[in-house]
Amino acid sequence: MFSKLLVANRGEIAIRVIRACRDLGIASVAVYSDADADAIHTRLADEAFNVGPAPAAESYLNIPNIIEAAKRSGAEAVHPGYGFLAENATFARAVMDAGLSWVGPQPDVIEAMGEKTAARRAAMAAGVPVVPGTKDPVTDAEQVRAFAREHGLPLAIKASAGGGGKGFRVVETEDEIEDALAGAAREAQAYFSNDEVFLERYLQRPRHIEIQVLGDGKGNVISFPERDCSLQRRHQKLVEESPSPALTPEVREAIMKAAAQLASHENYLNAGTCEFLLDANGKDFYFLEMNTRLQVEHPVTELVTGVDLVKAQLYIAAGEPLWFTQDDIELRGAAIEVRVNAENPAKNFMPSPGRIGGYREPSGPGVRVDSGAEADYLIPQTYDPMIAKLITYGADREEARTRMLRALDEYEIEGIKTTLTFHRFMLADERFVSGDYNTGTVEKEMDLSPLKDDVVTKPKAGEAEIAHRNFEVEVNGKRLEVKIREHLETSTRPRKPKPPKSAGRIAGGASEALSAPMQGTIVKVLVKVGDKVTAGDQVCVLEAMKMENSILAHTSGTIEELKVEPGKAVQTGETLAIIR
Ligand code: MV4
Repeated sequence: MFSKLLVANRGEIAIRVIRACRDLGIASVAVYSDADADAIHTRLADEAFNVGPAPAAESYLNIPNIIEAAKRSGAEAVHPGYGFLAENATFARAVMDAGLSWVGPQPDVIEAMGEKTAARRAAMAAGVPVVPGTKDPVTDAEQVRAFAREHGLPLAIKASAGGGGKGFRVVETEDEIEDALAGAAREAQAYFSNDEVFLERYLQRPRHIEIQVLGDGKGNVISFPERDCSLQRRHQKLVEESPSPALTPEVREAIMKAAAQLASHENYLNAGTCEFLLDANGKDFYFLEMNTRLQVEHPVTELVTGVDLVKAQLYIAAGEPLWFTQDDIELRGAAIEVRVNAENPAKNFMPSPGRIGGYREPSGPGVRVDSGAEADYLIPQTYDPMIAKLITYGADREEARTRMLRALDEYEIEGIKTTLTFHRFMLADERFVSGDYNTGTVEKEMDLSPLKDDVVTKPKAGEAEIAHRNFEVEVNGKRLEVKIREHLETSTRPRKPKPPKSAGRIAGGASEALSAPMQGTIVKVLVKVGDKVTAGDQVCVLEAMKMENSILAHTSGTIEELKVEPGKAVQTGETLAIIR
């Protein structure tokens, strides 16, 4: 097994991989951007290296910087997580060229599966059913009309290089053909620099079923019971579960076998997922595409099979034999995952980044939280809005569902809007209760108007923001933690009280509450209720660590409430005054 591994990712998935490393006694190396210098994954890893500025293109997608961090750290392997460089064959090759192990499939397989038409051809060659469609790209409307005459309408136009619904168009009537073809090609060109599109018969209200596979690169493959990921919105998954409420044991066996056949045919190495559409008849399934990475929703498979998939990935990458075989894979119980995104479901899932205030995760029987968030966490706008995953397990689906409702109720995230409100609604909806849903349910069948734009609880300021003196410093791009004893620290400070630049701001933020930026004692109050103040006016003086700090109004307005008087001790974040 490796002794040190670099995790080329951030957020909850970086944390997931770091945890697997710790479980296996592998030292972990995080990479972080300037925006993530204080993120959980950065602090949790044994070492961390700065790989660039906040924009992902300059840090988490910066191949030379990540390879350099791996070399400097002495890591022997690289795990890419999902997203970012996980399905980038150039990165996989760069990792291997640097003499490191790549925790993922062969670069050639990543490339082949990235091309939908090549993946379709591979599936056909492996004897796996694909949706009836064109083998070759189509370029003019007459080809589309010919396909419609043969297979009927509706039909789907898809980008050859596609994925994620980009360059995907549905044609319901003949007169839509010209526009749809041009639109799909244009979008394909824009997103993938490749305007090639092909056609498929369009399945109405299918389910999205996917099969986790693991391969050893020698043709030996293990496949897992399915995940049902039909509850999506704009091609973003919201809820995933295993097993699918729609599969009979017979269809499950057939679909698991189909996935294994394709993976064996590709001599598949490491973890991958075969996506299928399941026809509304619940019997016919068709290969859609293969994802050559660990997926967001892998935990539901872990819970219903008891297999640690990240640990399995590391074993495979290290050339160690797995501790289980296909015969050991038994479906037991049911698991549901919901994605907790910083989005407002009441406002069309509008992004809602910002600072989390109070934060409390659910726990108890059958509850797992994979999260990259915590109290006082500032969600960077630059990255994915998914901040956590809540996964529940039960002996059966109903137990997993009621545990999810309980856990959703317990989950407290202050300061931002999240998809938790949607999930409370969805998990209680008759369609979810019965399991009778499909890929169109969220967007076409549900009325989300009862989702109220609920009042956001104002964030409480961080208790420990200033109270403790743990410093993180970066030396030549490597993160170091420095503990500075307070008496040493204060003795080097200037004696003269100097008003902090933004005292009161740290806690107050955009809210009406002016709060204490640090723990201390109020020594002077310069305003009274009813006074008009302008942002920057002195409100009171707070003595902390033998220094007098001017607390300035964070906003202009009237002093509506005054909660302090001289001599009062205050905690970090405590409200001093309400200015409205
Ligand atoms: C389809 C389909 C129906 N018939 N292909 C959407 C994006 C791409 N990943 C595949 N997609 C679909 N392909 C045929 N022949 C319906 C979808 C589809 C879908 C698939 C999975 C999950 C959610 C979806 C939402 C809308 C459409």
